Amino acid sequence: MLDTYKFVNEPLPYAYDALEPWIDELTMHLHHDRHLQTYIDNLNAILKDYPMLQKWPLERLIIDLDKVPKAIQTAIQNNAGGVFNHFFYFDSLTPNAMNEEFQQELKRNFGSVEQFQERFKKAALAVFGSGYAWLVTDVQGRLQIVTTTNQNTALSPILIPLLNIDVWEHAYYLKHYNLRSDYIDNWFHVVNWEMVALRYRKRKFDSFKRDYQVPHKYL
Ligand code: MN3
Repeated sequence: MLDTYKFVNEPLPYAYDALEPWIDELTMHLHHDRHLQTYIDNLNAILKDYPMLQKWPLERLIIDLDKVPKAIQTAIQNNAGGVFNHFFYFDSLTPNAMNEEFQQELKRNFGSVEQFQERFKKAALAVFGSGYAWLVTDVQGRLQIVTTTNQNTALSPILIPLLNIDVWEHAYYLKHYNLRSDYIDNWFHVVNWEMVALRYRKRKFDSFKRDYQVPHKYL
């Protein structure tokens, strides 16, 4: 996976219909092949005239946004964010859900898996308009739930994203119309907890250093 310009839309790590009946095939096609593709095309087009920025990994474009020329800051924020958030979202899903290991962390931080789900759902429902809910950790391993709007990310020098749910309407409108709540309930069935645990372990056991070399998949 190339994590710098020129960004490429890799195939999903599962079939388009693999998440049925929880997330429908057509939504996955449109979401991955059109919505994500548009962010990738936009980001590549913006970076075309900025050779220096072409060497920057995706995460750096987001974290060091204030070092990007002012004229393209908003466009980078929206489109690098759009690429990161979608790579992260699709990598966070799997037809083979459940992982015992991370359940312990959820229990430790939220009381129970059910209480985590309740709080996460509440946060995802509370995003007004388009955005994301995230499970994040700090470097000490404390879990938090945060939300972002539009294509802002939860990536920061002090927070490491573990999981996100896209609550833009395009993520659920075909199947659930305006019922975001039903989409969230279904989405819980296909969360890739192995990936979440991997991202968490990475934070926990590696001496954490944000050197911008870590491919987004393993953050
Ligand atoms: Mn989306």
